Amino acid sequence: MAKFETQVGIIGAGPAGLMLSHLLHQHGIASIVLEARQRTYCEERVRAGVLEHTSVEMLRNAGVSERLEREGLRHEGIELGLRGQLHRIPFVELTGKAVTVYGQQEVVKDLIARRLSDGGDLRFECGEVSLHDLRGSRPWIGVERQGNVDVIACDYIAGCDGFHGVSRSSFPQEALTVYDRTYPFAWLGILADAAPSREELVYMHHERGFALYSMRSPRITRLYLQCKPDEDIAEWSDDRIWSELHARLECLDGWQPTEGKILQKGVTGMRSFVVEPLQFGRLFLAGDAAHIVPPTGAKGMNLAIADVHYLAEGLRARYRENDCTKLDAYSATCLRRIWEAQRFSWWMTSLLHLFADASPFDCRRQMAELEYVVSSRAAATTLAENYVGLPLH
Ligand code: RFL
Ligand code: PHB
Repeated sequence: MAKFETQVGIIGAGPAGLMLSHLLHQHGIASIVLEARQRTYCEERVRAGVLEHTSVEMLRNAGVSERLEREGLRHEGIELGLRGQLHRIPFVELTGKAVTVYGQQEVVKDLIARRLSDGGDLRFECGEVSLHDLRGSRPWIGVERQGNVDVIACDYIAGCDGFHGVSRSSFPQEALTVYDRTYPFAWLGILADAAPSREELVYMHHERGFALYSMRSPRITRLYLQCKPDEDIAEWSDDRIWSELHARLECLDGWQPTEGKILQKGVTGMRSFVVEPLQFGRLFLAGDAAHIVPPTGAKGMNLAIADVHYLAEGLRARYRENDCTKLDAYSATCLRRIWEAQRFSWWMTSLLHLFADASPFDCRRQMAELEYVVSSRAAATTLAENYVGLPLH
């Protein structure tokens, strides 16, 4: 058994854990990051792709935006498709702000490289992690290593270990309220070696189901199809995927997605999930450990970054000025933004997907709402200001 000491023990090296460790370092606060997976797994896992204006500003202020500003694709709007016609929502015109398409794994790569060059303590391939004495003044983390358990004594623990991590389940059950909703569909996502043939993302409403046209770089396209929640990816040959993408995305003006070799494919479930509060004793949850949004609003990674911004501010005030006000307010502060993002993600999801149990009335109401969003400046502004990211409180 080995014993280690640090100020903040961080579980998970996703965007939340890495960004927190970096921000704390900038505030002169030490941390150790414990990650179950290999470094390459963290750096290669294809997930989110859209950074809000607010997230880009946070990364810039934290001095980790150099490659993002060079390689990220600035998007000044998105397109909403209905009845085969595309309607642009011009973000910059409506809000003065844009979003940036930059893969989550690129953010993770940048943060890992920066933590390591700053001498950060990142421990990959950790064995089982357990959390102890959360209500005391010196909580500790047990980390299994080759049959032994290392002990990491901390002042605080940040649970940034995603939806399936151990942190949330370390709360006593009665200390948490869970808000949960699953949707009766999932997304089949592919990454294709094809140059994007449109400049902006296309969110397409279609009678065969929703489809999303996105991208990662000037050479790589990212596409999604609404599918069954229990869809078997083995039943989707590359040909079948492309033919379904064509059926849903082709527009009356003749536009269609360009095909290319499928580099990766997978099915992602859709759910809305929040736990309250985000704090128990000296344990704080951040990112997917505390909340999940359906990806239609592109909010997941952005919320994770906002959470750790507030957590780092709270810890800074606590260490610098011995002022716990912000730290004590962490959960309530985050939850305001989390619920704003939940509402928006739920709304985008219900606006664009095909619901198998929808009545003819529901279908006409959904179409009327889409028509309203693409024809009213006020409605489009509501979408735009949420998509680019509401200001921090
Ligand atoms: P992560 O990224 O899941 O990282 C958690 C890390 O913790 C590790 N871990 C453990 N480590 C040690 N001990 C344990 N017991 C552990 N258990 C787990 C894991 O290995 C992992 O490395 O959580 P984090 O940091 O909170 O980040 C959240 C984001 O990953 C997530 O919200 C987004 O990917 C969601 N998301 C999107 N978000 C956006 O903002 N914009 C998007 O465009 C967007 N698109 C998406 C998405 C998520 C998707 N999927 C696959 C769920 C599109 C998709 C398809
Ligand atoms: C993506 O590029 O992966 C992506 C973009 C927008 C979304 C969800 C995912 O709403």
